[in-house]
Amino acid sequence: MNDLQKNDPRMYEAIQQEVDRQNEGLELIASENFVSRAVLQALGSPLTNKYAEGLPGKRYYGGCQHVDTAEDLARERAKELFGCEWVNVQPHSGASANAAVFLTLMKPGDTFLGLDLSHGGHLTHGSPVNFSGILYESAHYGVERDGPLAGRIDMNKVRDLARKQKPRMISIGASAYSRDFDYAAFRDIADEVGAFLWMDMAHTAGLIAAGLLNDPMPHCHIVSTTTHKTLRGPRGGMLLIGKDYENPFGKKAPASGRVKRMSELFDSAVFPGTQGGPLMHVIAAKGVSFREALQPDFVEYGKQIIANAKAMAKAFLDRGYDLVSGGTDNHLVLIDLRSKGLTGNEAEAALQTADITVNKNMVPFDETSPFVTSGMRIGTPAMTTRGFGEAEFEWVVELMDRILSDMGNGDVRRHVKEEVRALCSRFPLYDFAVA
Ligand code: DSN
Repeated sequence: MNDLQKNDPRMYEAIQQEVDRQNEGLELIASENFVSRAVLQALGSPLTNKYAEGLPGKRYYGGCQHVDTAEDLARERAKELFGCEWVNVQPHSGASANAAVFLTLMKPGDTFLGLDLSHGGHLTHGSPVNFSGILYESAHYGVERDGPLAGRIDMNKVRDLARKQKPRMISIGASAYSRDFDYAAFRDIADEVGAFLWMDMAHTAGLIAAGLLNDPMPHCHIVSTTTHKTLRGPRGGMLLIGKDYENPFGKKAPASGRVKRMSELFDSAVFPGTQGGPLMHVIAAKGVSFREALQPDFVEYGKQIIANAKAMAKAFLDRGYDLVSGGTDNHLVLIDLRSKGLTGNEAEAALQTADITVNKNMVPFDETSPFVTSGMRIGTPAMTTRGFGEAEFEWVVELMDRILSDMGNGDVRRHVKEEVRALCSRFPLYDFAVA
């Protein structure tokens, strides 16, 4: 980063300090990860300079022959990774990908079902402050408060809600749900009420690619994702269809008059429907990360993410913490801090003093606001990338518990911070020292 340091020292310093923060702290935010140097190099490449509206071979600009190659590589690799017939790698983010889903399948005012945000859902699944809740009617299913399905979705209740609401679309997917989804059961419900089925697999895409969680592809009409969470690519989004199909709206291609495939409608919804020029440097970086995810060691990585999350869950349970749903099947645990007399806000701030980064999170049936919350979400993907195994995660829980059990104690926080620094130094991450 020599040129950056020379030309813009203030920006260089901000970046270097963030690199130091990533190197020296425990990154436990469930939606974050660390990309490889190869991914960073593609992101920092001159492909950022190129406009390429359209798709490979059908662009609105000249000079696209090389970015066409990059996008085709990314598309082919994504298709292989997820065993799907069609993919669009252009969405700038998960929210952009989801906007294209709504534009294709819904009309303003139509009703859809989604997982309640406070039960682990996502903003773009019908929150009243998001376009999905402003332009469309949303009805939400949630998790159970008690009983054998406590913290989990009761599919009978989803079916009852679908029968009552008669939605045009049902969404699946979550940002704070530690269990897997029954896609076949969701599809059965969608078929019964004549709804489209959409899975937003942003959090779990890497685990699905590795074959470690149920596969939404055979069951859903459309799948969206981000590329930067468990999938460990650059920040971005993507749309996928397991098996392409004729669109039920009867929309025709202008020149030939033939009925368009569903994939063509989704392509149009990305561009020109919701986006302009794709970010070709990000698309190249997506392609690099998909190639990495196709290697056999990515499956081992995914297995370790889950093993680490299970070890972490057990260590918290052993120390008397309440976990929503009592454990985990994936990469995260959601801790209900009410029994410890703490808010998520307090826990997040206290842990940050020792360079342990988590995020406060609503828990199901939370009585507090999203700025306070009663929960804490913790994920294993990032530190697993650094090489942590179960023993390291058990130690991390011990360190976190020392702080959370003695909230006012500055000596404990200082001591834990030293331990965090020592632990991180054993698992090096990035070295961008100026040459
Ligand atoms: N903001 C992401 C998360 O943290 O889960 C979801 O978009």
